[in-house]
Amino acid sequence: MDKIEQLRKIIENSSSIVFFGGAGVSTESHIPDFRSDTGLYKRKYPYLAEQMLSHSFYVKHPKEFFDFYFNEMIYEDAVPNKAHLALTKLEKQGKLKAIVTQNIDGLHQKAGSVNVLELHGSVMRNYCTQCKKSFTLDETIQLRDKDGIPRCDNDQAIIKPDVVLYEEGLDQHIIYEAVNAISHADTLIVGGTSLVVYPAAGLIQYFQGKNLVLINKESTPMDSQATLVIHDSIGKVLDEAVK
Ligand code: CNA
Repeated sequence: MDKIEQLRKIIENSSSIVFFGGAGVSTESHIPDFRSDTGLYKRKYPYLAEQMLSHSFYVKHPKEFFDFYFNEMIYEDAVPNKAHLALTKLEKQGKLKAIVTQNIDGLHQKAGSVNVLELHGSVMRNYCTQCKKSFTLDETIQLRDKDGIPRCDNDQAIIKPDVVLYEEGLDQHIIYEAVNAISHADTLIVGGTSLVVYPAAGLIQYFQGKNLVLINKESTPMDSQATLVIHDSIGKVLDEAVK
């Protein structure tokens, strides 16, 4: 039996699937990931990407932070790909109970998925750091000042995207929901993630079910623990496996 067929059988025999994903889920929507050869970490900037996406950098160098953020992290015209759409289909069939994602691009919701737990927040939500007024992504882009820093139209304070930067903590409620979903799943499908960013990657240790499936172009630290490992495009694999 080939691997897609094996995945099809696993899905058929599962009733409570959770998907755990990362940036590789959106590369087929033309949003670069971090660690692939074509990823953001390979691009030349005066600072390392990890440094530019840290809380202290955002505080000390807001102009450079937002320059990097709007140029490299925002893809307003991106549309869901086959991976997002297959997961939406699986949720509609009642088999997929939750998507736990490290992504911040909002594409699972754009595809129509409902129970999406965003561990690292979303570029779609933005808040004034002073009066807490909320802004859409479009509004945030429109409200950039001459230095490219988005400013609240009430009080001119900086508008901060609701994304978790390095050095910032994760939302405990989202963590709780993710652990709850993962620990009750009979199948966990992990895809498009290098599994090196913590604490997010550690959440898959809560899985106690039968089938751990890994779909990733490159090998990951969890390959040896998986029931099924597929090193291929996640869009192609999920599209073929979800009928
Ligand atoms: P990563 O470390 O860049 O790893 C991505 C992994 O996906 C790599 O192992 C790739 O081999 C693999 N991959 C890439 N394309 C595909 C594909 N089409 N099919 C299968 N596998 C593929 O990204 P992680 O998500 O593991 O790291 C976590 C970071 C990345 C989170 O904090 C995210 O917020 C952040 N990020 C998010 C986005 C987004 O929202 N789209 C984009 C870039 C980075």
